[in-house]
Amino acid sequence: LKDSDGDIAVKQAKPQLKRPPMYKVILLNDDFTPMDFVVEILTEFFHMSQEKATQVMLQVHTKGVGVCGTYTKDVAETKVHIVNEYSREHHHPLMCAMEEA
Ligand code: NFA
Repeated sequence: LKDSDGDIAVKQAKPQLKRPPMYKVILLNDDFTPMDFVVEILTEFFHMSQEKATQVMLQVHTKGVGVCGTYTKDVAETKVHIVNEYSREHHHPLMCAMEEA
C-alpha cells in the first residue's frame, strides 16, 4: 500500500484487543416435550438450580424461546450438540440452538 507521499506503508499487525464473540444457547418451545424433561436439561447441562431451571422452562413455554447461558463459540456448539442428541435419544422434539450474543 502507498500512502499520500507515495511511501510504501507496511501493514502492522495490530494487537488483539477484541474479546472473542460470545454466543447465547437458546431453547425453543414445542407442544410435546414434557416440562420436567426441560427442567432436567437445564439443571444437568446448564448447572441451574431447580428454581432457576423452572423459571427458564416457563419462559420458553410462554414466550417461545429462552436463554440457557452465554458461552464462547466452541462451548456453545458443544452444548447445543449434546442437548439435541440427548433430546433425540429420549424421543423428544426439544430444539436447542445458538445465536451471537
Ligand atoms: N410446551 C411444552 C409442554 O406444554 C413444555 C416445553 C417447555 C417444551 C419448554 C419445550 C420447552 N409440555
